[in-house]
Amino acid sequence: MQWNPKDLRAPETPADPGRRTFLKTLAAGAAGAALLTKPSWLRAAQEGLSWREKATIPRPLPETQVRYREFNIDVRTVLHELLPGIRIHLLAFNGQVPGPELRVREGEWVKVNFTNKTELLHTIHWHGVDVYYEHDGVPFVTQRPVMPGKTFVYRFQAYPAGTRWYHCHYATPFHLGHSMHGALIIESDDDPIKKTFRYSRDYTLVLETFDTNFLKEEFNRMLERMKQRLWLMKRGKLDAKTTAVFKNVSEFLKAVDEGWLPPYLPERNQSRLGADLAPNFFAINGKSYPLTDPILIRQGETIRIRLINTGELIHSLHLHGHQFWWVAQDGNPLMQPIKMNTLQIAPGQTKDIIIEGYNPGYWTFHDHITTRVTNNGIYPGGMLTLLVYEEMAEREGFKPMVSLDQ
Ligand SMILES: [Cu+2]
Repeated sequence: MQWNPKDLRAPETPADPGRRTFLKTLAAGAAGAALLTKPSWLRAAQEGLSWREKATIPRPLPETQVRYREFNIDVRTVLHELLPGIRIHLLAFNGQVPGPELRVREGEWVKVNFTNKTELLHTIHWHGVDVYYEHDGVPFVTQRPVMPGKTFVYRFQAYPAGTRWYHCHYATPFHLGHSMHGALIIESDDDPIKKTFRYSRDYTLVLETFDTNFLKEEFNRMLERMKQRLWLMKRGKLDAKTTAVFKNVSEFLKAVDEGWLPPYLPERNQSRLGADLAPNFFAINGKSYPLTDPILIRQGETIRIRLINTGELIHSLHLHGHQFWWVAQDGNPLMQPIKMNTLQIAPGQTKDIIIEGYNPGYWTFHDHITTRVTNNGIYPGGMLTLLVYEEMAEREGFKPMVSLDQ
Protein backbone atom coordinates (compact mmCIF):
# COMPACT_ATOMS: atom_id res chain seq x y z
CA MET A 1 0.00 0.00 0.00
CA GLN A 2 1.13 3.53 -0.78
CA TRP A 3 1.72 5.73 2.22
CA ASN A 4 0.35 9.17 2.56
CA PRO A 5 1.56 10.44 5.91
CA LYS A 6 -0.35 13.72 5.42
CA ASP A 7 -3.61 11.91 6.02
CA LEU A 8 -2.27 10.01 9.00
CA ARG A 9 -1.08 13.06 10.86
CA ALA A 10 -1.78 13.77 14.48
CA PRO A 11 -5.16 15.49 15.12
CA GLU A 12 -5.19 19.23 14.39
CA THR A 13 -5.87 20.08 18.02
CA PRO A 14 -4.95 18.04 21.10
CA ALA A 15 -8.59 18.46 22.26
CA ASP A 16 -9.80 16.12 19.53
CA PRO A 17 -7.71 12.97 19.75
CA GLY A 18 -10.69 10.56 19.82
CA ARG A 19 -10.91 7.16 18.21
CA ARG A 20 -13.46 8.46 15.74
CA THR A 21 -11.09 11.04 14.31
CA PHE A 22 -8.38 8.40 14.16
CA LEU A 23 -10.59 6.03 12.16
CA LYS A 24 -11.74 8.87 9.93
CA THR A 25 -8.18 9.91 9.12
CA LEU A 26 -7.23 6.31 8.48
CA ALA A 27 -10.10 5.94 5.99
CA ALA A 28 -9.15 9.23 4.31
CA GLY A 29 -5.59 7.99 4.05
CA ALA A 30 -6.63 4.78 2.28
CA ALA A 31 -8.85 6.67 -0.18
CA GLY A 32 -6.25 9.38 -0.78
CA ALA A 33 -3.50 6.86 -1.42
CA ALA A 34 -5.04 5.64 -4.67
CA LEU A 35 -4.85 9.14 -6.13
CA LEU A 36 -1.18 9.57 -5.40
CA THR A 37 1.45 9.25 -8.06
CA LYS A 38 4.36 7.08 -7.16
CA PRO A 39 7.25 9.09 -5.68
CA SER A 40 10.30 9.00 -7.93
CA TRP A 41 12.57 7.45 -5.32
CA LEU A 42 10.10 4.60 -4.75
CA ARG A 43 9.78 4.08 -8.48
CA ALA A 44 13.56 3.92 -8.77
CA ALA A 45 13.75 1.39 -5.93
CA GLN A 46 11.14 -0.83 -7.56
CA GLU A 47 12.69 -0.61 -10.99
CA GLY A 48 16.14 -1.45 -9.68
CA LEU A 49 19.04 0.96 -9.85
CA SER A 50 18.42 4.66 -10.42
CA TRP A 51 19.92 6.48 -13.41
CA ARG A 52 22.95 7.52 -11.40
CA GLU A 53 23.69 4.09 -10.02
CA LYS A 54 23.47 2.54 -13.48
CA ALA A 55 26.26 4.85 -14.61
CA THR A 56 29.82 4.55 -13.40
CA ILE A 57 30.72 7.09 -10.72
CA PRO A 58 32.70 9.60 -12.76
CA ARG A 59 36.25 10.59 -12.06
CA PRO A 60 36.09 14.32 -11.20
CA LEU A 61 36.10 16.41 -14.36
CA PRO A 62 38.59 19.23 -15.00
CA GLU A 63 37.54 22.76 -14.11
CA THR A 64 37.40 23.70 -17.76
CA GLN A 65 34.51 21.27 -18.21
CA VAL A 66 32.36 21.69 -15.10
CA ARG A 67 31.62 24.48 -12.69
CA TYR A 68 32.61 23.60 -9.16
CA ARG A 69 31.03 24.86 -5.97
CA GLU A 70 34.12 25.65 -3.90
CA PHE A 71 34.68 25.41 -0.15
CA ASN A 72 37.82 26.16 1.88
CA ILE A 73 38.17 23.96 4.94
CA ASP A 74 41.13 23.80 7.28
CA VAL A 75 41.80 22.00 10.52
CA ARG A 76 43.32 23.65 13.58
CA THR A 77 43.47 23.03 17.28
CA VAL A 78 41.04 25.09 19.34
CA LEU A 79 40.19 25.52 22.99
CA HIS A 80 36.47 24.81 23.05
CA GLU A 81 34.02 25.59 25.83
CA LEU A 82 31.70 22.61 26.21
CA LEU A 83 30.25 23.96 29.46
CA PRO A 84 31.22 26.74 31.86
CA GLY A 85 34.45 25.53 33.47
CA ILE A 86 34.98 22.77 30.89
CA ARG A 87 37.33 23.98 28.18
CA ILE A 88 38.90 21.25 26.07
CA HIS A 89 41.43 21.17 23.26
CA LEU A 90 39.88 19.86 20.07
CA LEU A 91 40.77 19.44 16.39
CA ALA A 92 38.25 21.60 14.59
CA PHE A 93 37.34 22.19 10.93
CA ASN A 94 37.64 25.96 10.36
CA GLY A 95 37.90 26.29 14.14
CA GLN A 96 34.23 25.32 14.58
CA VAL A 97 32.72 22.56 16.76
CA PRO A 98 31.15 20.78 14.93
CA GLY A 99 32.68 21.76 11.56
CA PRO A 100 30.78 24.07 9.18
CA GLU A 101 27.57 22.66 7.73
CA LEU A 102 27.93 22.32 3.95
CA ARG A 103 24.72 22.59 1.93
CA VAL A 104 24.79 21.69 -1.75
CA ARG A 105 22.34 20.65 -4.46
CA GLU A 106 22.15 17.08 -5.69
CA GLY A 107 24.26 16.69 -8.84
CA GLU A 108 26.33 19.78 -8.08
CA TRP A 109 30.12 19.42 -8.49
CA VAL A 110 31.87 20.16 -5.21
CA LYS A 111 35.49 21.15 -4.64
CA VAL A 112 36.92 21.30 -1.12
CA ASN A 113 40.38 22.79 -0.57
CA PHE A 114 41.43 21.08 2.66
CA THR A 115 44.41 22.61 4.48
CA ASN A 116 46.09 20.96 7.45
CA LYS A 117 47.06 23.62 10.01
CA THR A 118 48.09 21.14 12.71
CA GLU A 119 51.13 18.97 13.40
CA LEU A 120 49.09 15.79 12.89
CA LEU A 121 48.10 13.94 9.72
CA HIS A 122 44.53 14.07 8.43
CA THR A 123 42.13 13.34 5.56
CA ILE A 124 38.44 14.01 4.90
CA HIS A 125 36.02 11.18 4.25
CA TRP A 126 32.63 12.03 2.67
CA HIS A 127 30.34 9.77 4.66
CA GLY A 128 27.45 8.32 2.68
CA VAL A 129 28.35 10.09 -0.57
CA ASP A 130 29.05 8.15 -3.77
CA VAL A 131 32.38 9.75 -4.61
CA TYR A 132 35.08 8.55 -7.01
CA TYR A 133 37.30 6.28 -4.86
CA GLU A 134 40.38 8.49 -5.02
CA HIS A 135 38.47 11.21 -3.16
CA ASP A 136 37.15 8.95 -0.40
CA GLY A 137 39.76 10.05 2.15
CA VAL A 138 40.97 6.75 3.62
CA PRO A 139 44.63 7.23 4.60
CA PHE A 140 47.15 4.60 3.48
CA VAL A 141 44.40 2.88 1.48
CA THR A 142 43.19 5.29 -1.18
CA GLN A 143 45.25 8.39 -0.43
CA ARG A 144 48.33 9.56 1.42
CA PRO A 145 47.46 11.51 4.56
CA VAL A 146 47.47 15.29 4.23
CA MET A 147 50.72 16.34 5.89
CA PRO A 148 51.15 19.35 8.21
CA GLY A 149 50.93 22.61 6.27
CA LYS A 150 49.74 20.92 3.07
CA THR A 151 46.49 21.28 1.08
CA PHE A 152 44.58 18.49 -0.64
CA VAL A 153 41.72 19.17 -3.05
CA TYR A 154 38.68 16.89 -2.80
CA ARG A 155 36.28 16.82 -5.73
CA PHE A 156 33.02 14.96 -6.12
CA GLN A 157 29.54 15.21 -7.52
CA ALA A 158 27.01 15.55 -4.69
CA TYR A 159 24.93 12.38 -4.78
CA PRO A 160 22.60 11.08 -3.42
CA ALA A 161 20.41 13.72 -1.76
CA GLY A 162 19.89 13.56 1.99
CA THR A 163 21.54 14.02 5.38
CA ARG A 164 25.20 13.09 4.99
CA TRP A 165 28.38 14.17 6.72
CA TYR A 166 32.15 14.37 6.57
CA HIS A 167 34.93 13.50 8.97
CA CYS A 168 38.63 12.87 9.28
CA HIS A 169 39.54 9.22 8.65
CA TYR A 170 42.95 9.32 10.31
CA ALA A 171 43.38 8.03 13.91
CA THR A 172 39.61 8.28 14.13
CA PRO A 173 39.02 7.81 17.90
CA PHE A 174 41.04 10.97 18.42
CA HIS A 175 40.33 12.99 15.26
CA LEU A 176 36.77 12.14 14.20
CA GLY A 177 35.61 11.94 17.79
CA HIS A 178 37.31 15.17 18.89
CA SER A 179 35.80 16.85 16.75
CA MET A 180 36.70 16.62 13.05
CA HIS A 181 33.15 16.14 11.85
CA GLY A 182 30.47 18.23 10.15
CA ALA A 183 27.15 17.95 8.34
CA LEU A 184 26.90 17.69 4.57
CA ILE A 185 23.31 18.28 3.48
CA ILE A 186 22.55 17.42 -0.14
CA GLU A 187 19.27 19.05 -1.16
CA SER A 188 16.97 18.04 -4.00
CA ASP A 189 13.77 19.43 -5.53
CA ASP A 190 12.47 15.86 -5.62
CA ASP A 191 12.86 15.30 -1.88
CA PRO A 192 9.80 13.17 -0.97
CA ILE A 193 10.10 14.20 2.68
CA LYS A 194 9.83 17.90 1.82
CA LYS A 195 6.99 17.20 -0.61
CA THR A 196 5.03 15.14 1.89
CA PHE A 197 5.47 17.07 5.09
CA ARG A 198 6.02 20.67 3.85
CA TYR A 199 8.08 21.50 6.92
CA SER A 200 9.06 25.12 7.50
CA ARG A 201 12.24 24.70 9.54
CA ASP A 202 15.13 22.34 9.08
CA TYR A 203 17.44 21.60 12.03
CA THR A 204 20.68 19.62 12.16
CA LEU A 205 21.66 17.98 15.44
CA VAL A 206 25.20 16.62 15.46
CA LEU A 207 25.50 14.12 18.32
CA GLU A 208 28.93 13.93 19.96
CA THR A 209 30.78 12.10 22.71
CA PHE A 210 33.94 13.39 24.37
CA ASP A 211 36.40 11.47 26.53
CA THR A 212 38.28 14.34 28.12
CA ASN A 213 40.85 12.13 29.90
CA PHE A 214 41.81 10.46 26.62
CA LEU A 215 41.96 13.90 24.96
CA LYS A 216 44.41 15.21 27.53
CA GLU A 217 46.73 12.22 26.98
CA GLU A 218 46.53 12.45 23.19
CA PHE A 219 47.22 16.20 23.12
CA ASN A 220 50.22 15.68 25.39
CA ARG A 221 51.49 12.95 23.05
CA MET A 222 50.92 15.31 20.13
CA LEU A 223 53.09 17.99 21.78
CA GLU A 224 55.80 15.38 22.41
CA ARG A 225 55.71 14.31 18.75
CA MET A 226 55.88 17.95 17.67
CA LYS A 227 59.04 18.45 19.71
CA GLN A 228 60.58 15.28 18.24
CA ARG A 229 59.70 16.30 14.70
CA LEU A 230 61.14 19.80 15.14
CA TRP A 231 64.34 18.23 16.52
CA LEU A 232 64.51 15.86 13.53
CA MET A 233 63.71 18.61 11.03
CA LYS A 234 66.54 20.78 12.35
CA ARG A 235 68.92 17.89 11.77
CA GLY A 236 67.50 17.02 8.35
CA LYS A 237 66.35 13.63 9.59
CA LEU A 238 62.60 13.93 9.07
CA ASP A 239 61.88 11.11 6.63
CA ALA A 240 59.45 8.24 5.96
CA LYS A 241 60.68 6.30 9.00
CA THR A 242 60.42 9.16 11.46
CA THR A 243 56.92 10.13 10.28
CA ALA A 244 55.85 6.48 9.72
CA VAL A 245 54.39 7.50 6.35
CA PHE A 246 55.56 5.21 3.53
CA LYS A 247 54.80 5.41 -0.17
CA ASN A 248 53.62 1.81 -0.31
CA VAL A 249 53.63 -1.54 1.50
CA SER A 250 56.99 -2.67 0.09
CA GLU A 251 58.71 0.50 1.32
CA PHE A 252 57.22 -0.18 4.76
CA LEU A 253 58.34 -3.86 4.73
CA LYS A 254 61.83 -2.82 3.65
CA ALA A 255 62.08 -0.42 6.59
CA VAL A 256 61.03 -3.19 9.00
CA ASP A 257 63.68 -5.49 7.45
CA GLU A 258 66.27 -2.79 8.11
CA GLY A 259 65.37 -2.75 11.79
CA TRP A 260 62.81 0.06 11.91
CA LEU A 261 60.32 -0.47 14.77
CA PRO A 262 56.67 0.12 13.76
CA PRO A 263 54.80 2.42 16.19
CA TYR A 264 52.18 -0.22 17.03
CA LEU A 265 54.66 -2.52 18.81
CA PRO A 266 53.70 -2.94 22.49
CA GLU A 267 57.05 -1.57 23.67
CA ARG A 268 56.58 1.62 21.63
CA ASN A 269 52.85 2.22 21.80
CA GLN A 270 51.59 4.30 24.73
CA SER A 271 48.34 5.35 23.03
CA ARG A 272 44.84 4.35 24.02
CA LEU A 273 43.75 4.80 20.40
CA GLY A 274 43.18 1.07 20.05
CA ALA A 275 41.17 0.77 23.25
CA ASP A 276 37.54 1.63 23.91
CA LEU A 277 36.91 5.22 24.83
CA ALA A 278 35.09 6.11 28.02
CA PRO A 279 33.21 9.30 27.11
CA ASN A 280 32.35 11.47 30.11
CA PHE A 281 30.72 14.34 28.19
CA PHE A 282 27.87 14.07 25.68
CA ALA A 283 26.93 16.93 23.40
CA ILE A 284 24.64 18.22 20.67
CA ASN A 285 26.24 20.65 18.20
CA GLY A 286 29.28 21.15 20.41
CA LYS A 287 27.45 21.91 23.66
CA SER A 288 26.24 19.86 26.63
CA TYR A 289 23.02 20.63 28.51
CA PRO A 290 22.26 23.25 29.81
CA LEU A 291 24.19 24.99 27.00
CA THR A 292 22.50 23.03 24.20
CA ASP A 293 20.43 25.16 21.78
CA PRO A 294 16.67 24.58 22.09
CA ILE A 295 14.69 23.38 19.06
CA LEU A 296 12.07 26.02 18.26
CA ILE A 297 8.60 25.20 16.92
CA ARG A 298 5.17 26.91 16.79
CA GLN A 299 1.76 25.35 17.20
CA GLY A 300 0.65 23.93 13.84
CA GLU A 301 4.19 24.07 12.45
CA THR A 302 6.04 21.07 11.03
CA ILE A 303 9.81 20.85 11.43
CA ARG A 304 12.50 18.48 10.17
CA ILE A 305 15.38 17.34 12.35
CA ARG A 306 18.48 15.74 10.88
CA LEU A 307 20.35 13.62 13.44
CA ILE A 308 23.98 12.70 12.79
CA ASN A 309 25.74 10.38 15.23
CA THR A 310 29.45 11.27 15.04
CA GLY A 311 30.26 9.79 18.46
CA GLU A 312 31.34 6.43 19.83
CA LEU A 313 28.03 5.30 21.37
CA ILE A 314 24.54 4.22 20.41
CA HIS A 315 21.87 6.69 21.55
CA SER A 316 18.19 6.17 22.26
CA LEU A 317 16.59 9.55 21.64
CA HIS A 318 13.23 10.17 23.27
CA LEU A 319 10.90 13.13 22.72
CA HIS A 320 8.41 14.01 25.44
CA GLY A 321 4.76 14.88 24.73
CA HIS A 322 4.78 13.99 21.00
CA GLN A 323 4.83 11.19 18.47
CA PHE A 324 7.21 12.01 15.63
CA TRP A 325 7.80 10.52 12.17
CA TRP A 326 11.02 8.73 11.41
CA VAL A 327 11.45 9.42 7.67
CA ALA A 328 15.04 8.73 6.58
CA GLN A 329 17.95 6.44 7.41
CA ASP A 330 21.54 7.29 6.42
CA GLY A 331 20.12 10.11 4.29
CA ASN A 332 17.82 7.87 2.27
CA PRO A 333 14.01 8.19 2.64
CA LEU A 334 12.33 5.18 4.24
CA MET A 335 9.88 3.16 2.15
CA GLN A 336 7.32 4.21 4.75
CA PRO A 337 7.59 6.74 7.59
CA ILE A 338 7.25 5.26 11.06
CA LYS A 339 5.54 6.94 13.97
CA MET A 340 7.47 6.71 17.22
CA ASN A 341 8.74 8.62 20.22
CA THR A 342 12.09 6.87 20.90
CA LEU A 343 14.67 6.41 18.16
CA GLN A 344 17.94 4.46 18.24
CA ILE A 345 20.92 5.81 16.36
CA ALA A 346 24.24 3.97 16.07
CA PRO A 347 27.70 5.49 15.48
CA GLY A 348 28.04 6.70 11.89
CA GLN A 349 24.32 6.72 11.19
CA THR A 350 22.13 9.64 10.24
CA LYS A 351 18.38 9.62 10.81
CA ASP A 352 15.79 12.25 9.90
CA ILE A 353 12.60 12.88 11.84
CA ILE A 354 9.58 15.14 11.39
CA ILE A 355 7.95 16.78 14.39
CA GLU A 356 4.48 18.29 14.17
CA GLY A 357 3.72 21.06 16.64
CA TYR A 358 0.48 19.93 18.28
CA ASN A 359 1.23 20.07 21.99
CA PRO A 360 2.43 23.53 23.14
CA GLY A 361 4.90 23.52 26.01
CA TYR A 362 8.52 22.90 26.87
CA TRP A 363 9.50 19.31 26.10
CA THR A 364 12.72 17.44 26.66
CA PHE A 365 14.41 15.57 23.82
CA HIS A 366 17.21 13.43 25.22
CA ASP A 367 19.19 10.20 25.19
CA HIS A 368 17.20 7.68 27.21
CA ILE A 369 20.37 5.79 28.06
CA THR A 370 20.38 7.90 31.15
CA THR A 371 24.11 7.84 31.88
CA ARG A 372 24.39 10.17 28.84
CA VAL A 373 22.25 12.93 30.33
CA THR A 374 25.08 13.73 32.73
CA ASN A 375 28.15 15.97 32.69
CA ASN A 376 31.11 14.01 34.04
CA GLY A 377 28.65 11.81 35.96
CA ILE A 378 26.49 14.66 37.30
CA TYR A 379 22.79 14.79 36.33
CA PRO A 380 21.23 16.73 34.57
CA GLY A 381 23.41 17.44 31.57
CA GLY A 382 24.82 15.86 28.44
CA MET A 383 22.72 14.88 25.48
CA LEU A 384 19.54 16.73 26.34
CA THR A 385 17.79 19.64 24.69
CA LEU A 386 14.34 21.22 24.70
CA LEU A 387 11.59 21.45 22.12
CA VAL A 388 10.29 24.95 22.82
CA TYR A 389 7.02 26.39 21.51
CA GLU A 390 8.00 29.92 20.55
CA GLU A 391 4.61 31.52 21.23
CA MET A 392 4.73 30.29 24.84
CA ALA A 393 8.27 31.52 25.28
CA GLU A 394 7.25 34.91 23.84
CA ARG A 395 4.22 35.11 26.14
CA GLU A 396 5.88 33.93 29.32
CA GLY A 397 9.49 34.84 28.69
CA PHE A 398 11.67 31.82 28.10
CA LYS A 399 13.51 30.72 31.20
CA PRO A 400 15.81 27.76 30.88
CA MET A 401 14.35 25.53 33.55
CA VAL A 402 17.52 24.38 35.17
CA SER A 403 18.60 24.45 38.76
CA LEU A 404 22.00 23.09 39.58
CA ASP A 405 21.59 23.32 43.37
CA GLN A 406 18.69 20.85 43.81
CU1 LIG B 1 42.54 13.99 11.43
